[in-house]
Amino acid sequence: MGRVLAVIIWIITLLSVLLFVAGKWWFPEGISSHAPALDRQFLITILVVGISFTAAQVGLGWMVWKYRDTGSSTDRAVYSHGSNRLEVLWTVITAVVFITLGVMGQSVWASLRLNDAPPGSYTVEVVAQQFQWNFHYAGKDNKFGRTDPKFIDDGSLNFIGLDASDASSADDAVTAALVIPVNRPVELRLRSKDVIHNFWVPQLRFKQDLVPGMEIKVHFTANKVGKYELACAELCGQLHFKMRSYMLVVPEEEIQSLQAMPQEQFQTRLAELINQYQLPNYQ
Ligand SMILES: [Cu+2]
Repeated sequence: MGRVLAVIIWIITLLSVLLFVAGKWWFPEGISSHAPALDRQFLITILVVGISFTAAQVGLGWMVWKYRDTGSSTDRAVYSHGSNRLEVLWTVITAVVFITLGVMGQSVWASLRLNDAPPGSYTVEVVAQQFQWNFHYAGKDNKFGRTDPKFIDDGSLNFIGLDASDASSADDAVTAALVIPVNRPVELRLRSKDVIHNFWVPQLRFKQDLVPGMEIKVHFTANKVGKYELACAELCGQLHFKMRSYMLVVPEEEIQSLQAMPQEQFQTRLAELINQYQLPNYQ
C-alpha cells in the first residue's frame, strides 16, 4: 500500500507540473510597457516555487516508499524532538529565497505606484461604487471640475458629486467605461465611494485596490490599441459579479477628439468605439 501511495503522490506532482509546463493556460498577451518585466519576474518566481514544490513532493513520496509497512518489521516507532539545526537551516533558506524574490519584484511594482506619473500623462479619475465604475475626464480645459460628496446624487446620474457651479466642470465627462491613449503614460486617481474595490485589467498586468477615504495614484503606459475587459477583483457585495466594464486603448487623435466633445457626444462616441473594437481572442 505504501508503494501505491508513493506512486500516487508522484503522479499528482507530475500532473501539476505538466499543467504549467504545457503552457496552455497562461496569461493573455501583455499590453503595457511594464508587462515584459512583470512576466519575467513571474516566471522566475514560478520556476523557484515549482522546483521547491517538485523536490518536496518527490521527497515525500520517497519517504512513504522507504518507510512503508513491509509487514516483517517488529521495530517500534521512535519519538524525536526534532533538530534545531535543521529548523534554523530551512527557515533561513526559505526566508532568503522569499526576500530575494520580493526585492527583485518590488522595483516594477514600486515604479508604477511610488513615483510621480511622467509629465504629459493622460489623467483619469476613477470612482468605484457598488456596483459600477465611474471614469471622470477633464475635458477641453484639462482641468477636473471640483467634486464634493454632498453633490453625489445617483438619481440624477451625478455619481461622483461633480459641482455644477465650478466652471471647470462644465466640459468634464463621466463615463462607465475607461478610454485611454496608446503609447502615452496614463495616470489613474483611484477612489471608492463605499467599500474596497479593485481595478484589474489582466492584459495590462495591473491590479490595484480602491480604498474608501484614499486617493491612490498609479500610472502605466498601454502599448496596444484594443478593447479589454476591466473587472472589479475585490468581492465588494452581492452584485460584485456585475461590476465589469471595458478599457479601450485608442490612438492619441481619438483621445484628442473625445476630449473636445461635450459629455453626451463623448458617451455616444465611446459606445461606438466599444462596439467597433473586438475583445482579444483568449485561445
Ligand atoms: Cu467592486
